[in-house]
Amino acid sequence: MRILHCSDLHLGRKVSGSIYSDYFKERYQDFFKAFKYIADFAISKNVDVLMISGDIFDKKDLSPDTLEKAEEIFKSIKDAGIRTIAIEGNHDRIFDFENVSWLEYLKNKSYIVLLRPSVRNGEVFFDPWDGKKGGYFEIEDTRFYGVGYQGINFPEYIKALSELDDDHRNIMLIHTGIGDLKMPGFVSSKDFECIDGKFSYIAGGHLHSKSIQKIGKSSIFIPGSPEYWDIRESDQKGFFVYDTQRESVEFFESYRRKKIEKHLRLTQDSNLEENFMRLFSESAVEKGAMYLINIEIPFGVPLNSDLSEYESFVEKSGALNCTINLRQIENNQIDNESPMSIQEIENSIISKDKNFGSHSRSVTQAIDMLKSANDSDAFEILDKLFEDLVK
Ligand SMILES: [Mn+2]
Repeated sequence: MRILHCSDLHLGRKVSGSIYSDYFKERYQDFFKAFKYIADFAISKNVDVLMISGDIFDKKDLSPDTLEKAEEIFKSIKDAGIRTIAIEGNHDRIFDFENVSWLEYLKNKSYIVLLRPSVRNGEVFFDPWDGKKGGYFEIEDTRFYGVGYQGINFPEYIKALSELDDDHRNIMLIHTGIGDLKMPGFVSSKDFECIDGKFSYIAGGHLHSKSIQKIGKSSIFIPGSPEYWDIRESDQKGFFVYDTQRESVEFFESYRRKKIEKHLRLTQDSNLEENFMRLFSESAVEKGAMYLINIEIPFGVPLNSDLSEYESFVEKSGALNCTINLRQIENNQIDNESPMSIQEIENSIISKDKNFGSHSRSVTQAIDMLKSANDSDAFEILDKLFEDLVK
């Protein structure tokens, strides 16, 4: 059996900004193109099964257009005789007790097998798929178990799988972050010890960059999101093909929007404009590409420029989008003529943190908002922050 494993498609993702801009319109299409490429690949290579480890959709509320486009691709996969097995991610999740997400709709149309463990009297069960629901699905000698996004309860669900027999090849789909970050949406590698060696393939989702995490005898394969959910994500993105006969796993790059990253390191007395223009003197701006420009500036040096003007210069030269990422770097000789704002100081401290560094902008914004928020808003702010952090 040959199984294609992808994750975090985030169909329907809408970038912020004007809905009439090319950036907004093109990026909306990009996520469908990336999924279409995976579907066409699966069909042309005759794979037997497609696994999606959560976050099929970007939002739990869909626009009709998003559903229509998604359905068209799922239909082509189904018509080719490929079985799709999926779980829910945090972006697909539902908060109420009605238990109806749009994945339920795809399931009812027989586009996907939607796996969900069930809970009875506080205990977790993986029931066989009965055509409508179930915790595992069986094809020949292989069983697929699904654990969608469970927040902090994830370890309880893993524990329920520790009694599995050895008569089958077991595969698991999960949507969770793995690491020692103590926050909702992350589990530690210790939580996987109880199932060590029981699964021949663990299909991970949630993290948007490709990685293969070895935990004991098992490996968790994380393909990443095929498109850039956030421009700061790394370029390691794609999908895996697992061949159960050969016991081989192969990685393939996703088809996605071109991203060009550039770096600029400023010193105390360097001229931003001159240095910035030099970035584009050798190679012109590439039409349709997205640019991420990292500017490093010594701690304490004020930047008396409007960075959005630089961003729009790159966009007017043909780029689909330009994002400037400003980072303060350590400098022992701080000249305190122009004091930094509290936010700049917070940002510069957080940007050095091992866990939160790459999210310093979101964290600083949340801190700033929390300072003036009332209790009910605070929950929303923190919820949004967690979502930014765990994606
Ligand atoms: Mn995601």
